[in-house]
Amino acid sequence: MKKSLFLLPIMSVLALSSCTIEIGLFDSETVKPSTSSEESVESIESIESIESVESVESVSSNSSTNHYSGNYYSSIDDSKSGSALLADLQTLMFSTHKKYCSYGDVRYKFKDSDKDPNNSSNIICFYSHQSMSGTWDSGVTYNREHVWPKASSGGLYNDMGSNYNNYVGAGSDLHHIRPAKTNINEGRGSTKFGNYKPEDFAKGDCARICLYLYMHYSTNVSGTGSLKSQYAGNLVLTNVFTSISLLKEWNSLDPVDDFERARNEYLATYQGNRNPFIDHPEWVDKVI
Ligand SMILES: [Ca+2]
Repeated sequence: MKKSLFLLPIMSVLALSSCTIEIGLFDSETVKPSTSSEESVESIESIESIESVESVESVSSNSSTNHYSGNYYSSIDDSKSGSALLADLQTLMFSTHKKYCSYGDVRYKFKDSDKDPNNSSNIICFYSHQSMSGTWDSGVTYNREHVWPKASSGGLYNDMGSNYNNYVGAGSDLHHIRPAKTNINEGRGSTKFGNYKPEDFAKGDCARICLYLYMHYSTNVSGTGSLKSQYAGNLVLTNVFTSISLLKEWNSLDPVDDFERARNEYLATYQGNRNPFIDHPEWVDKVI
């Protein structure tokens, strides 16, 4: 904690002066086609580069109110609510989401999207907030976690196939894939949130990521877009959360912080689209 206090002024300067600071936090069930290159390793605790990253929390100025002041949502009438607002947001996603990296390239994007603000060589792992080397090590220490697991994604990631590193689609959208320590990722499996409870610092992120995925890709949301027929699945929120009320509760319990906000900014630049529930966490209660 003393370290955190000491670092606070430095981190504040970094946050203000750079657009390259990113933060990333989680991911749990990897759509993980088994391969010898991504494997569980028991010796994770012995890796020197791993350290507790409590200081990440101190970078954050939490707030449940909107911090976004750009014009990305200029087409959105937020006097709407429920399915009407969800549909408009989905249409916005499909019209602005211009770039999908390959699932293989996700391995190398974490160094940008989930960078440790205190050590640019490291990334922050999602469920544990541990800092570890950002150099991909074939899944030994961390791997790619789909926060909404493949098993409950209504077929959304089914086309990843065995040649999954070349896959491009909803299952390689970086907004919902986070680096997670391999043993934690595998421990969660496809357990629903509620039955699986991450640390409090990840709960809001989980809520906003799952609602993002539902809003963007669910066939149950009536937005439009040329890619919708290709990038859609029968996503149902209660297949990933034990209840809608729990998702709302977690959104309030763990407000958006600077790390999450910076990650959204980076991905908006890279992919073209934003997670509306990070920019407007108050919309969570409006749409569901
Ligand atoms: Ca959080």
